[in-house]
Amino acid sequence: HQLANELRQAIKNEELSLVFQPQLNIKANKVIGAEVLLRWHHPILGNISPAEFVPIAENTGLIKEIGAWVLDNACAKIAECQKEGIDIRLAVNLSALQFRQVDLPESIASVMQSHRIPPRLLEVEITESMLMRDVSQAIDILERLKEMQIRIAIDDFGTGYSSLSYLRRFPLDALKIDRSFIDELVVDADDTAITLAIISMAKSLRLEVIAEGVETAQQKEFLAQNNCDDIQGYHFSRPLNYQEFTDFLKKRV
Ligand code: G
Ligand code: G
Ligand code: MN
Ligand code: NA
Repeated sequence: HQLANELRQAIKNEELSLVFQPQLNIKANKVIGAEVLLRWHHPILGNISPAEFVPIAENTGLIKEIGAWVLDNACAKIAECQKEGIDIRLAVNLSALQFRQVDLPESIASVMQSHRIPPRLLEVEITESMLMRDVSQAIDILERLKEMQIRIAIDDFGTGYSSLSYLRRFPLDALKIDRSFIDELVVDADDTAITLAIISMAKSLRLEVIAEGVETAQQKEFLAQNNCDDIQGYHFSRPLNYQEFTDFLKKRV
């Protein structure tokens, strides 16, 4: 694969970068963290979405190197923010292959130590299918991450098929409602019902719940009135480069 070969060079050529999408706690009206999103600027093709290249990176094993790069750079940014007096939590997406590495907790620990950042400022996002593939291995990895006090969120929640009885066996902190349900929230009765069910499920499991892809004031208002804790999406902020992100945070305090 041509793109796979170019992806192999992308780290060395400094074509990868990170952007940061702020997350808002609705009640407190405070930024509670940000999701780290990977970007690839190809010299000829321009920007290529991670939705396109992450699967290639998974299939070729390149995701190990790229995932390590993301973690290292995200932790470096947490440390840089702390130096500027900004205490901000960053959430990193883990790929399926990364999550299956049995030494994942140790490698995260060593990255955190080398940047001297407190574990409470790091969150990992994993999907339901990553949990359900091998439940006992997933529990083992998550428990080790939890012992290290890393925060754990389930991404794209509602699109997989995890059951309530399984979910309570995992040491989770938050559910992220997939943006496909938020898109037509209030307008579509089914999406509205699913969103309310996820919020109620999160509450009964004592998990924090965040809605993704919130684009309108109406969606935010509905979520606020129905006890959703946090929102992420273009309505609050698009993903920002590091300079824009720190400017955004400084303007809010
Ligand atoms: O930011 P964007 O909408 O382009 O992201 C598209 C997809 O790529 C999303 O599913 C997102 O979770 C995933 N993604 C973004 N950044 C990363 C990353 O650093 N690692 C992994 N594994 N996936 C990512
Ligand atoms: O799968 P995951 O949830 O990690 O993907 C996050 C993706 O959603 C990112 O690529 C980000 O660019 C995108 N995104 C973030 N906010 C919005 C939004 O309000 N609307 C839409 N359509 N996409 C969004
Ligand atoms: Mn995500
Ligand atoms: Na998502």
